Amino acid sequence: MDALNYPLSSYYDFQTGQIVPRDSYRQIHLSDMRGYYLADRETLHEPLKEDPLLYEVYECQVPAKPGEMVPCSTIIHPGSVGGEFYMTKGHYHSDTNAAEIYCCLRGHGLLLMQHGGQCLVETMKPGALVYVPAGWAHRSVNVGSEDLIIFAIYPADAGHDYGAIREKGFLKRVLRGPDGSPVVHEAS
Ligand code: M6P
Ligand code: ZN
Repeated sequence: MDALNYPLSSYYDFQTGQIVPRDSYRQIHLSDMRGYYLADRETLHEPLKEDPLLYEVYECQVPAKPGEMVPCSTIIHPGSVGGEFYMTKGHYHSDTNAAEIYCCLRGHGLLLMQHGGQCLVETMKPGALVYVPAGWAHRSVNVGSEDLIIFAIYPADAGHDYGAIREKGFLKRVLRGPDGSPVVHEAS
């Protein structure tokens, strides 16, 4: 029998957002985000003075085939780059029929969702459950002072398509206002 066809069980630490054992884990530093931040666009080719860890992603490994689902955890640390809050890269699914479910466990954030010239913003606070419909790009932004922890589930064969967002960004950007609170700007 296919070994991957057995039930999997892991431990999800709601405090830290870590999934144990660690099947698949990646760290995204500022150097991995060149071109994504407004400020970074001007200094794209200059060496970075520091390279902070912006977010971490834990994924349970399942077969990437139709019908399978990936449980995953994203931990976005607090902070900002040139006044723009730490955020995920954001992506469309390669399979435009693939939706995703997001649930916020800790922290305070915003979820940007974009499709066909429309960009919607949902508040992410503990208990917020958001359905990201098929065809909508999605990006999480930490606007709080502690880690933002989000649990998500998506179809294993969805695929991540970063190209359009990397080139054009989202239609909205989340910047720190004068009093430190988030202000959503229309991207220029
Ligand atoms: C969520 C899911 C993952 C995604 C992660 C980080 O956990 O949507 O599929 O990889 O956020 O987002 P990104 O890949 O856009 O950096
Ligand atoms: Zn996704």
